[in-house]
Amino acid sequence: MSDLILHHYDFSNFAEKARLMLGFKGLAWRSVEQPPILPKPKLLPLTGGYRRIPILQQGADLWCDTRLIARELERRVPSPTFFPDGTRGHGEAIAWWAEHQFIRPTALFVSGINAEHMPAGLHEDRARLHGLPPPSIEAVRAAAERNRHLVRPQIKWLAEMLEDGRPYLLGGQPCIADFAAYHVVWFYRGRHIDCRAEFAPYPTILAWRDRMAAIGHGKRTEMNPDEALAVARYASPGKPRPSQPQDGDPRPGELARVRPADNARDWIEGEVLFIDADEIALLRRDPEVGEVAVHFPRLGYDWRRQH
Ligand SMILES: N[C@@H](CCC(=O)N[C@@H](CS)C(=O)NCC(=O)O)C(=O)O
Repeated sequence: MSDLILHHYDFSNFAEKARLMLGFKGLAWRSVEQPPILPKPKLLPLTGGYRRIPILQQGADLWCDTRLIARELERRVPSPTFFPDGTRGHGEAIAWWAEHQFIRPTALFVSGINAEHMPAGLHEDRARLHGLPPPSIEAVRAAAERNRHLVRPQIKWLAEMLEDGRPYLLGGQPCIADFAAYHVVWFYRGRHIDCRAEFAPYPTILAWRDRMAAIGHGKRTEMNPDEALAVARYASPGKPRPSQPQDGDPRPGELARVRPADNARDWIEGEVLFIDADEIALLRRDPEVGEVAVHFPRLGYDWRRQH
């Protein structure tokens, strides 16, 4: 039985990226379904307030954000790689574009077209997550039209990346850029109303999308959320690698707080367990799950010393 646990929900596009990355690495994993909106009583005791999906768990360690999950999976299974030699910088930069500039108008477009078909409370929850007031259904629908015109030129960029007939965005094998762009494209299938007609002018995107989908999700087995809490409770965080703090960074043992820089900006507090240029991990104690280590990437996150 695998000890990798993925906290996710089916219609989450970032979770689709994680599922496909697990598949690419040929991994078996336990699937814990979490709610798409707050409250998340079976998730927040683990993360100390980080609410976004997906989260990878192993024992009493939790890895937040697919950027860090990719690195963690790469560490466990280096081949096939997400970061082939020679294209790593290109891959990371395309992933950063896809997961910021391409996803946001895509989410507003697809969710807006599906305005009436989203789970109750979702539009309000997502507006709050971005620091906005609750929108009317008409406003959500109107945002769909405005954003349709922002996604179209970006879809064309994808087609242009593929126009020389290459099977994947940066060559002959999938890399991190493909996983990051794929989950955005995957989201167009919509919840009820399909938005995939946007890709119809671009057969190369459709063929690439099908190649990516064929990677599959690895071996998924369902797990009850209470079981995942118990796994954390009965485990201790793994021994961290040696830290390499950058200039000005907090040192292991110092108290700090971390939060996402873009949305869902709730602080998570703890004692620095590990820190280097790419990752910061906080050790926290929770009455429900005991001592856990919550790992965040550096890029896309803010930190402060906790006084
Ligand atoms: N940068 C994060 C973004 C994760 C993200 O925004 N996930 C969405 C779901 S696709 C989310 O958590 N939305 C709010 C929620 O589910 O509570 C990552 O790569 O994991």
